[in-house]
Amino acid sequence: MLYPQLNPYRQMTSLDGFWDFRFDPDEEGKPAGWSGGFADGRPIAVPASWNDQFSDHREYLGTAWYQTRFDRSWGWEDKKVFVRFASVNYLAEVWLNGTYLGQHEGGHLPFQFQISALLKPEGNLLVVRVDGALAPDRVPPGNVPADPLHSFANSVNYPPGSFDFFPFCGIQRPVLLIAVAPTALEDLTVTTTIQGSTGSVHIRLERPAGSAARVRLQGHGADLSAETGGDTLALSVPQAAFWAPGAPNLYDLTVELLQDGQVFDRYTLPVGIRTIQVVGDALLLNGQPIYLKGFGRHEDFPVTGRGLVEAVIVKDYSLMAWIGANSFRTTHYPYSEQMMDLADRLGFLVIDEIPAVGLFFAETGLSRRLQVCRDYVRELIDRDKNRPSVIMWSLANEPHSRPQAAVPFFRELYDLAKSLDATRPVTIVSHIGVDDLSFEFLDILCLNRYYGWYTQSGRIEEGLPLLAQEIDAMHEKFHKPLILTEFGADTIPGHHAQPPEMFSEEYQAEFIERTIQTIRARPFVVGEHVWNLCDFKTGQAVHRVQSLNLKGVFTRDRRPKLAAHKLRELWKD
Ligand code: GCB
Repeated sequence: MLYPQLNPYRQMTSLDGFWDFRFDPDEEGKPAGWSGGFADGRPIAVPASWNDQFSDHREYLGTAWYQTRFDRSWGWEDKKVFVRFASVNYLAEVWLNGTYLGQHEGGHLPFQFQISALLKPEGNLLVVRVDGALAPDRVPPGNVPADPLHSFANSVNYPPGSFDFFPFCGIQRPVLLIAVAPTALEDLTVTTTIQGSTGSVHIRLERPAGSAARVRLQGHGADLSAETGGDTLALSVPQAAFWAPGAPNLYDLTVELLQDGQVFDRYTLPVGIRTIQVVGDALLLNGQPIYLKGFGRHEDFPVTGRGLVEAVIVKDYSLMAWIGANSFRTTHYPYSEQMMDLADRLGFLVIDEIPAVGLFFAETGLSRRLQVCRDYVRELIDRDKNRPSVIMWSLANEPHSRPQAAVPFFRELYDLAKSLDATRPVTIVSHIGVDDLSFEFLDILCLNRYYGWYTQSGRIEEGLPLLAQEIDAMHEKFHKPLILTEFGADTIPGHHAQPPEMFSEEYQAEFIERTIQTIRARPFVVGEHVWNLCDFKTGQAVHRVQSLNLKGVFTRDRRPKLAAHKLRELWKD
């Protein structure tokens, strides 16, 4: 699916703004025919989560209905028109003018429906039913049956997600109408290779038969073009400006489709020429070892919840640049396309994660969870495959993968990811470590650890040798490079203590610095991602004061704690 763009051949209109909205706790909507329009809606902002927009229903995760009206744009009669949702959490069902268009499961990934045949010139009514319920056979799961093998948070978190962030719901990213030519370009896949100073750009086009394609690559002194009646072609760029953090060189790749010599479609994609490989104990970007410094993060902000706020994205990149980070992981779901665009443009490396957190492997619901994850892998790779910033796919965060059933589960997802994209390493992020048998086939080891916090509480010096011992054992067993993908300490901004104690700014700063010293002494460690960039909203729980996870090195409103200054000293050069 190509991201929409505006040019003389492609149009788009935003449907963002105030929609009508109704909670539907008693499931009245379907029998009462709300899919054809409903009365008594209250205004709601789209995009944004519903939870924090009102003075009621914060924890409501049931069904709710959205509707908006729009007129068809001028000149769209002969176009193929789509309505595109960038993210609706969790399950969306969509109707246009009373006709059912389809459904999509899972927040954080885009979906669209073709609506050309249903469009009226005026007064179109778009209705969306959103089901936000937490269930054991959904991903991420919630309301999970108690079991020592997957007991996290289930009994202590309200709402009862099997994960540590607030389960915000609703239409959380933009809604667009898109109009293209009936035989427009449908998809474009670009991969790059490097030989010496020459870059090669390999292009695959998907389009209905019958048109010729003209391709042009421009930038950094290059202006190359080629034509084909087929589906694949390659361009060779001598003296290429490779893409890397600190040098995020992008070329413009423009594809034009022609019929009888006349252009009828155009699409421009930014392309970064770079390679990524795991070789021995190293992670190589453009053939050179790269070390990841950065964060886990959340799409999270007061009032808007998980809704897209472009200013917060700009702010977070500016804070990450200030502190000297070069990377982040999309914990624990794919981030917005706007966030990813800036990663390409500003030169950040991204571990791109499907929304699979808290997975468990009890028989009940397992095949359904696997099916949902298969869809996520396909949709994520389809969305982000052309991004130079994406250096790795993560198939899950902290799956409860002690049961044997986890191994075939991840083997299948790994093989699927590799079949869709052979160019990037694939991993999972584990809290099981040396006993996580999926690391036998995964390309790189990713570990989350909180020695000195959840265990050895208050005793950083007792925790660190255990961390060292554990990562040494993982390396000895699997012989692969390792990224410490989470480590951190909750910290109340303004709380100070000497000697440092838990929750003080000094404790967090010392915890982070000494963890970094410990892992850097090991050459097989290729990255450190602090948990978290910013404090973020969680469910209500006894260990979450103000319903916040306070492990941010910045507060939720983006003010630095002592640890941010410490990290800047450690990372800036
Ligand atoms: C973890 C999870 C993350 C939590 C974090 C914590 O291991 O991956 O989602 O927020 O620990 O702070 O407990």
